[in-house]
Amino acid sequence: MGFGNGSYFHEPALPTGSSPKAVATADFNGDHYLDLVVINRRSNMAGIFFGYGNGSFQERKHLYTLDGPYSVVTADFTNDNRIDFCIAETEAKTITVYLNDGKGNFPQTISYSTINHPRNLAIGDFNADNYVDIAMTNTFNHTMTVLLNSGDGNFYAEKFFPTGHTPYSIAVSDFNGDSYLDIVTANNNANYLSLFLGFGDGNFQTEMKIFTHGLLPVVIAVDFNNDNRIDIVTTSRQYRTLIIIYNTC
Ligand SMILES: [Ca+2]
Ligand SMILES: [Ca+2]
Ligand SMILES: [Ca+2]
Ligand SMILES: [Ca+2]
Repeated sequence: MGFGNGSYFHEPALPTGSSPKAVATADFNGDHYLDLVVINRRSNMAGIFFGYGNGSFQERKHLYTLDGPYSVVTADFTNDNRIDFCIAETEAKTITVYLNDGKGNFPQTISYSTINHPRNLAIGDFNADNYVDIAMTNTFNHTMTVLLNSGDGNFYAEKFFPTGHTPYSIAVSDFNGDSYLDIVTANNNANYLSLFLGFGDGNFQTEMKIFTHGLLPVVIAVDFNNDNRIDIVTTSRQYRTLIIIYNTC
């Protein structure tokens, strides 16, 4: 890709294995250089690439996952200052936390059996206990789940919230400025996003519908116009458009 000014992206290609589905970044081995975790849906593998800080990466490390890894998020789930990662394994109906030993090894995993087939993950401390919690979409059940972290990388019982039809993507931010984290899902077979306002204690209001131009697979939350209100970007599969919804709250 060119910028028209003579500069180009350099594109080192890193072999990942079969059907790479998602990627996330963090510094796993504590050398202050960002590393990558890539998950391979068909081969049920996660690959770790250690960064050298100059754009090149060290040979990957392979880790097995349960069946059907679909999405991955990085966070310190155990508050030991070592960045862990969590994978949603759609076919296995699990989410698995890979606990980092501080050197970028993940000798211990904790798998949590979910009631539905989890798809996409998002993180946030929804009950303000300083432990990172999980929110996820259950695509085939048209629900969103909140899982509160018990502090050791395991989770308390699932809390379900109905969404629009076929929720795919999920994002977390404080959309109404009350300092409590909220959750939004993009619904792949609906013409609205589902917004869940948080109470700050791990509970959420039922969905508020944000109507837009139909069939919405993707959502991200970011302040685009620097007014300190978090806006929403989504895409319409039906109309082939990118949609920015400015927050006037
Ligand atoms: Ca690193
Ligand atoms: Ca940790
Ligand atoms: Ca928490
Ligand atoms: Ca809020």
